[in-house]
Amino acid sequence: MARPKIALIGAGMIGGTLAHMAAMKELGDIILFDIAEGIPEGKALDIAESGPSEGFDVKLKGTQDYADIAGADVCIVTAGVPRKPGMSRDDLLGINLKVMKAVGEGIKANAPDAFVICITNPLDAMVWALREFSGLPHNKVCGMAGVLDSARFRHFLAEEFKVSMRDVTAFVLGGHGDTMVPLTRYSTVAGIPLPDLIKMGWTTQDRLDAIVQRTRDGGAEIVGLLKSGSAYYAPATSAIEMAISYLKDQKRVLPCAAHVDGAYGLDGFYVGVPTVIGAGGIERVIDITLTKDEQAMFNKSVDAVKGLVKACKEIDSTLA
Ligand code: A3D
Repeated sequence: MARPKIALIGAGMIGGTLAHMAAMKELGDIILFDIAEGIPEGKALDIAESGPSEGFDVKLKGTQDYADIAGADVCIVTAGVPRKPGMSRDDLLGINLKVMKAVGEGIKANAPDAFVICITNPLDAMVWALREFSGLPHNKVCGMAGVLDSARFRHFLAEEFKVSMRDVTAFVLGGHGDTMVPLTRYSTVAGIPLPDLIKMGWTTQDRLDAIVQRTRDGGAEIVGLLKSGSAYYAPATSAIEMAISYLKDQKRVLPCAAHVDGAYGLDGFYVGVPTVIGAGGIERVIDITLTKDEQAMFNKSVDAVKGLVKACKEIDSTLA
């Protein structure tokens, strides 16, 4: 059987990390696409040359030609520009929307059967636009954000409780980062919900609130430290987790920006929700009943995304 084909659109910091991880895990043959000549070719060759020491057998190719992504099983999109200190994700909208148009058309023409994971910011609006430009079925186009937001939350919680990150689960909803809605009552240590852990004296509400805020600001914290770009190791790892669930039909329950039609009172809208990812792409959106406070936070998050989608339609009349 032929190896799966993984197309990485954008060969910058996240794209290069994705290629390295996908090769090390032997997920399939890898195409690195970027408009910057030499960058995808150089990264593909560099990673291929790590193969003999690491012992992986996959092919890597860098390209500026969309024809090379033909027949890709998975496309992970990081093309565009990242934030600089002081910028919000939303400041990237105008420039990255144009990039999504080119990428969406490239995928439509060459890899219409792929499972597409968008990472480009502002995430929830860009995944919507990418779906519109590509015309792929909604269940085959999603965005990576919730896995990263919940991983950050789990990391901070594990540090707070001094337990293994593996035993901490987190449940997040809503848009990426600033408008993320953490469901603390569904976030646990080995099944014990966070509100119970407060009662047990493991932490306090104030400390938990500070952890939630640090999670929401997780991207900005890294931008502030790096000064010349944004996070890339954890974002790449999160997208790889989603790609593996699709390629191996694992049916993992993962939060991601998915097309929600019916659940959460939404009719056809991209926002962060818990989903099941398997061979059918986004196979299910898990709809839970929210408390009044959670619903209010979720609505705020949805409104923020709606504002960005409206701005996209104003910039590009073909989206209206
Ligand atoms: P960076 O290292 O700048 O890589 C982006 C690459 O895209 C560059 O190599 C560009 O040459 C390339 N590019 C630009 N335009 C095109 C085009 N039209 N076609 C193909 N390639 C193009 O950025 P990065 O890898 O650090 O980040 C990529 C994106 O991910 C940014 O928009 C970030 O804001 C975003 N990001 C999202 C998250 C989420 O959790 C959602 C986290 C971190 C970064």
